[in-house]
Amino acid sequence: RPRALSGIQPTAGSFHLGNYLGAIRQYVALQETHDAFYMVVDLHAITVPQDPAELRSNTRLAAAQLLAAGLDPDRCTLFIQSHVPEHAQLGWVMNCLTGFGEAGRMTQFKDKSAKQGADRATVGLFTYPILQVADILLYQANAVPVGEDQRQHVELTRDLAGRFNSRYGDTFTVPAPHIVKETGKIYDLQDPTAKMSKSASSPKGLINLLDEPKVSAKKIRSAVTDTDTVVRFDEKEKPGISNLLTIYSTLTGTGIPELEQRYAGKGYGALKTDLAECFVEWVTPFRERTQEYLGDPETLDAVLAKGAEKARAVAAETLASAYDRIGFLPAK
Ligand code: AQP
Repeated sequence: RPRALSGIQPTAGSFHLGNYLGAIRQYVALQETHDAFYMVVDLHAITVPQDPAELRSNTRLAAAQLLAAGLDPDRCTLFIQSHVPEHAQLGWVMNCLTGFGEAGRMTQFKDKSAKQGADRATVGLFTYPILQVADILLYQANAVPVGEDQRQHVELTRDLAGRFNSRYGDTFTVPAPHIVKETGKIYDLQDPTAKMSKSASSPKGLINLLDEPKVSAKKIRSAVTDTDTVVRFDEKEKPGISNLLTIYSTLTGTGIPELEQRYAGKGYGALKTDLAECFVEWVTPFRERTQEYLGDPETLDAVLAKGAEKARAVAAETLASAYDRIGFLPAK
């Protein structure tokens, strides 16, 4: 079986609809076809300041949400990044292989550090894509299910895998991004040209999965659209409606042409009301399952312990072969 690897940050507490449609849905699908490794990336979380107690509880909450979304510990390996020390170890190796300018070209760093200010942005935030390279290469992943915003980081991973392989001999599988065209970028409901994001300036366009469903339903009903009334998928002219159609279609499995027909002559209001209802129907059992996993910490801990053990076995083997190729003297 080909391998898949991806990670998600525990920082915001609740995952948002962009995380789910862009990434987590693909995690669930790929566990059927791939030997899949998914992790809660707590090492990445500390690139910005975190409250220790909150980080700990958000890490559990992230794992619970992944299980609630459909990850099955019998069909995939779910673990916490800091439980596998090889991530930080191979991360260092990858740091030493990356050009300073090359790292500086990562657009996510440029955006985030511009927001934080040069003095507050940490070196960890700068090198975070390089740790991500190590995350992926440790598992010899073929496919990396992510949203569109992560494409550049997977490209960096491909470059560094190739560089290491040509310098030291074939060691790493060169991975490919697995980005679903339709849902690779879900947009903010108030600003449908911007990515839905946990760090948006206003929470109005952000659908958090763990919020009260009626709060999210209201946000959906108040989504920004346009002054026209025709329900038609047209990302350029009608980004708001197109985003809602994408969300609607993915959550219900109904094709976009069918939705366009269904709402012909009915206007935007009917579409928003129905989508809000579909979302509530989908999210209610998701929230319940999340609470069930959180309410049973023993089971959750056992899943994560087993996951870490499986992940460590693979990661240790890859790290050992990389260290050997580099010329590190083996410990006796
Ligand atoms: N709007 C989105 N549409 C599609 N996919 C998205 N992802 C994030 N936002 C969207 C994907 O979710 C996965 C987990 O991402 P993360 O843990 O790195 O979270 P993030 O990218 O930090 O999430 P945000 O909300 O976008 O945070 P900020 O604003 O801090 O950057 C990834 O695969 C990501 O592509």
